[in-house]
Amino acid sequence: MIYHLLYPLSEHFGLFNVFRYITFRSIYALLTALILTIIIGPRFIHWLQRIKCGQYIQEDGPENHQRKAGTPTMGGLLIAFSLLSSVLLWGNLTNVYLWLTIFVFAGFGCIGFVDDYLKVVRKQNKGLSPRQKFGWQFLVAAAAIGVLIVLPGYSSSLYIPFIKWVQPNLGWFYLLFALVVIVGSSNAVNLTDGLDGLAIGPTIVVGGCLLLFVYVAGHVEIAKYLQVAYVPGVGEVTVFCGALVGAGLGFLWFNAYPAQVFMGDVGSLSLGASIGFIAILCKQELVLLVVGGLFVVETLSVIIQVGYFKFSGGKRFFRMAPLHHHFELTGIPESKIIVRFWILSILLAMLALSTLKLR
Ligand code: 57M
Repeated sequence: MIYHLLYPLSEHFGLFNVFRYITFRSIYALLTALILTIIIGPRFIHWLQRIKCGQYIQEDGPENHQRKAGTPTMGGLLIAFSLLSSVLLWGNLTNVYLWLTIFVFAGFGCIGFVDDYLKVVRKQNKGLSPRQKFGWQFLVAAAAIGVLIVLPGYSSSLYIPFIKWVQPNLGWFYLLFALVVIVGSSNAVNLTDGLDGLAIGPTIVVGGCLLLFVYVAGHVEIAKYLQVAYVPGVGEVTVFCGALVGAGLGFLWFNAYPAQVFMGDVGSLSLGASIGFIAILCKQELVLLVVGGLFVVETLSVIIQVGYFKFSGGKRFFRMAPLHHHFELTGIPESKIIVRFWILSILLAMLALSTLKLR
């Protein structure tokens, strides 16, 4: 909105030329989303409490989680409001990649909202069935990929970190790969969201990393210098990443241990799908495995646990999966597990960013 209102005035007021710059608008998208979330947060949490939108705690979870019963959930609605308001305010609304990213975020957010609503409001503890949940997720992801493949910047080549001279063309297989990246990252963030701030912290780090990657991918000179994929027009998604980081920091203000609010599936599914889709837009799908390594490890821990349980006749590899519950049951305090996950996330982000130079 602001871009369309004020940038044209730069002919008369030179100062307004600043609205042309993605960097400027991304910084203010971050600040706007952060301030909006912190200002609205207390009222929103109070509203969730008033309508009794409290978290039901399953009995089979770690004992110390029982005290969390009733914590307001669906805080992802607050993230969505601040993030989307900020993007609509600071983004160039003629950019197709920005709208595609908004579509993926909102589409997965709607799936999560229905799941949360069934679980929390309608007291149907299981919410949507896995078939319904995955079905709708693949549908939304397929719709976004379906539009992406007809855009001029589309490429089915796979860029491999550290190896510049090999970019295998996956052809039609890339479509299935892209679907798995989006749905996989959505559910990986969802699984990780099991301790206060445990999902939003690494999401902020990944969002910040993708902000740099998508800016570079949209900048012809820098992309050429760093020898990464140049995707004309994708740089505008930097504004979305700024808003995501801002809304995430604002949400962390309330979700930090001890949490006043949980994000719910409405938050975890939308945020996870967005980072997966943005990694596809800037052709950094494999780097996402590095910077989002915590989400990968959490998901692998569940796969190992279930597999080991099946093939060992009922034995458990971990005390409990996902991995954060295993550490909890070994007696490490929740707040220490969370901060250590954040530290590892930042370390992985540094490694991911190094792939820009080390080629
Ligand atoms: C997403 N949801 C949290 C909150 C959050 C197949 C199996 C691995 C599935 C998995 C599962 O159910 N995952 C669902 C994780 C839940 O958080 C809610 O869900 C939203 C995210 N989708 O926003 O609304 C609980 O997590 C805690 N929490 C916090 N702080 C936060 O900021 O403390 C969440 C956010 C909340 C709260 O207690 O209630 C969750 O853990 O369910 N299942 C599991 O993760 C279960 N693991 C398990 O069953 N492991 C088995 C097998 C299947 C691998 C095993 O180890 O043998 C654990 N979760 C529960 N009970 N609820 C452990 C058992």
